[in-house]
Amino acid sequence: MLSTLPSLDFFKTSYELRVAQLNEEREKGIKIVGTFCLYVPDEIIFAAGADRIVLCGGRADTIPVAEQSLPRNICPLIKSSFGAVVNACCGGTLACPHVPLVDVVVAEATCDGKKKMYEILPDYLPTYVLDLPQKPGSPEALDYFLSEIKKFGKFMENLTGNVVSNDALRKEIRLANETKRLLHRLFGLRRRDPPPIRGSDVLRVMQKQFFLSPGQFRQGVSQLCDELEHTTPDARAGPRIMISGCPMAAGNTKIVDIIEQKGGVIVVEESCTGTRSFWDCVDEHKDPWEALAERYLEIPCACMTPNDQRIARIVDLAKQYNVQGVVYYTLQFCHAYNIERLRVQKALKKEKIPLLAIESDYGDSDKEQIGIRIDAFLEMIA
Ligand code: BJ8
Repeated sequence: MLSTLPSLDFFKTSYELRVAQLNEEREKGIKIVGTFCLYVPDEIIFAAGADRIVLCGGRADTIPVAEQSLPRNICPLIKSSFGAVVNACCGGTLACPHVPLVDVVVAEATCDGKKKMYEILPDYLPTYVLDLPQKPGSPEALDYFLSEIKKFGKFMENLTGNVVSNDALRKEIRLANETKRLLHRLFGLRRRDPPPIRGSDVLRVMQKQFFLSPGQFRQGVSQLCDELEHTTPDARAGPRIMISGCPMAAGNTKIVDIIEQKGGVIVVEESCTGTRSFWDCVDEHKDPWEALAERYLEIPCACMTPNDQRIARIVDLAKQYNVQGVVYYTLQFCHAYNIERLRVQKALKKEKIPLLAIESDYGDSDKEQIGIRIDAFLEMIA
C-alpha cells in the first residue's frame, strides 16, 4: 500500500518544493496562471513560458466567507474556491496560500454557478474566460473551440511577452501525453485483483497533479509505478468499487475515506480527479492547435449536451476494472451531474451493475448516514 512506499514521502515533501519553485519563478518574472477546470489547455500555458496551478477548493472552512456574497444553494466546490480567493485577497485568516502566487485566473464557461462566480472574480484577481461550445458533437463546435483556444494563445502571448510557437506547443503536447501515459500505467495496475494501491492514496496523488509542476508529478508517478509493480498487495477486503461523478478537489476525501472504512475496494474513478483528466491523449501528428481543440472537446463533462461519450466511458470502465458496484458521487446542487445520473443509472442497469447515488457537501453532518448507506450497498453487492 502507498502508505508504506517511499513515493508517498515524495508526494508529501514535493508540496514545499513546489511552493519554493513558484516563488522563485515569480521573482524571475514568470507568470503564474490559476485555473479551475480541465477544459483549459495547460499545454498553451506552458508553451507561453508560464506556469499553472489549479485553484479548485475542496475545503469546508473557506465556505462561510463565500456565502456572504454567493447564494448558499450552489455547489461547495464553487463556494470553497471563491471563499479561498476572497480570504486571500482580503487578508482573511483562512487565506489560501496558493492564491497570492497567481497573476491571472483563466476560467472557463462550464456550469452556471462557475460562470456567474467568474463574473465576480475580477474584483479580486484578473480573470480571463475561455468560452466553450455546449454541444461538442455539433459540426460548428470544433471550429469555434479552435478559434477560442487560438484567442487564448494570443492572450497568453500578451501576458508573457513570449510567442506560442507550434514547436513549443508540440513539445508541451508530447510532455502532457507522457504524463497521461504514466497515469494509464498507474491505473492499469489497479485492474489487478486485489489492486496494489488504495483508492484514497490514488486520489491524493491525483489531487497533486493539479498543483505540482508536470515534471515533478511525472517523477512521483513513475517512482510510484515502479514500486507498485514490485508490491504484493494485501488480500482484498471487499467489493470492487468505481466512483463516478464530480471532482474531489484537494481537501475533499470524504466519500473515499468512508467507502474504505466500510471495506469497499476503490479500483477506478470516473471524474476529473480520475480518468477524465488523462484518458485521451492529444494527437501528436496533427496541427497542434487542431489536435488540442479535438482532444479538449472530448472531455466527457456533464456540462456538455448530449454527453453520450461519458455514459459509454462509464460502462466501459466498469467492465475493464471488473467493478461490482458504482458509487455515483455528486456535490450538492451540481445539477449537471445530479441529472445525468439518471442516464448513467439506466445504462449500468442494462449491464446489471448496481449504482448507489450519494449527494453530499464538504461538511461532516451526513457522514454517519452515508456510512450506513454504503454499508448496506457493499453488503448487497458482496
Ligand atoms: S470538466 S467537472 S472541472 S466543469 S461540481 S463546479 S460542474 S456545479 S467542477 Fe468541473 Fe471542468 Fe466539468 Fe471537470 Fe459546476 Fe458541478 Fe460544481 Fe463542478
